[in-house]
Amino acid sequence: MFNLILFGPPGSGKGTQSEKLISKYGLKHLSTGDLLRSEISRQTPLGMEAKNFMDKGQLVPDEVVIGMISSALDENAEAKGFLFDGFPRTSAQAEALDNLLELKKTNIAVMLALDVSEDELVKRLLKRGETSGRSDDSNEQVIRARIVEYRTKTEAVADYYRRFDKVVMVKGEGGIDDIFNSLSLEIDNRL
Ligand code: B4P
Repeated sequence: MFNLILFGPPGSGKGTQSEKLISKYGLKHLSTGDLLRSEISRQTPLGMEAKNFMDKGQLVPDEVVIGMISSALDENAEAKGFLFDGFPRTSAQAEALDNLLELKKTNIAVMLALDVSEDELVKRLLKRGETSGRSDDSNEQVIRARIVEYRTKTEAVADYYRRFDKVVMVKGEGGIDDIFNSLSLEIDNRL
C-alpha cells in the first residue's frame, strides 16, 4: 500500500492536484473538505455541526474528522493506497492517522507540501468564490481566518512528519501541469 499526504494552506492546490494524482496513480482520494461538504449538502447532523465551523473559517473538531476518516478507511479496505487531502490538519489528527494506519499494517510514505504565498492564496480563493458557491471562499475575512487556522494549528503537522524525514516541499505557484510534474517526480522516486 502506498499512502501519501498532500499538504498545504487553503487554496494551495491540494484539491486540484489530488484529482490529477489519483487518476495517474490509482489511489483512493480522501478529502475531508469534500466529505464534510457532502454531509452538509445531505443536511446530516454531522454536516450541520461542521457547517457552523466552516462558515467561520475554523477547523471542524478533531473527533468529527477522525471518525469520518476511520469509516472511510474501513469502507475502502481493498484500496491500493490513499491520498489524504486536507487531512491531517492538527497534531491530534496526525497521531490518530498513524494509529489507524498501523492497525492496517501500513503507514504514510511521504508528505508533499505545496508552498504558496499568502497573497496568491487569497487571490485564488476569492476567484473560486465567484463561481463555487462555497460560502467560505466568497468573504476575504473568512479566507484570512482559514489562513490563521492553518498557521496556528496545521503548520505543526509538517513538523510531526519532519521528525520521520517524510516531508518534501514542492513549489505550488506556476502552471498546474508543472506542479503536477514536480509532485509526480517525488512519488515516482518512492514507488
Ligand atoms: P478544504 O476543502 O480542504 O479546502 P481548502 O484547503 O480551502 O482548498 P484546497 O487547497 O483543496 O483548494 P485548491 O487549492 O485545490 O477545507 C475547507 C474547510 O473544511 C476548512 O476550512 C475546514 O473548516 C474544514 N476541514 C477540512 N478538512 C478538515 C480537517 N482535517 N480538520 C478540520 N477541519 C477541516 O483550489 C483553490 C483554487 O485555486 C481553485 O479555484 C483552483 O482552481 C485554483 N488553483 C489551483 N492550483 C492553481 C495554480 N497552480 N494556479 C492558479 N490557480 C490554481
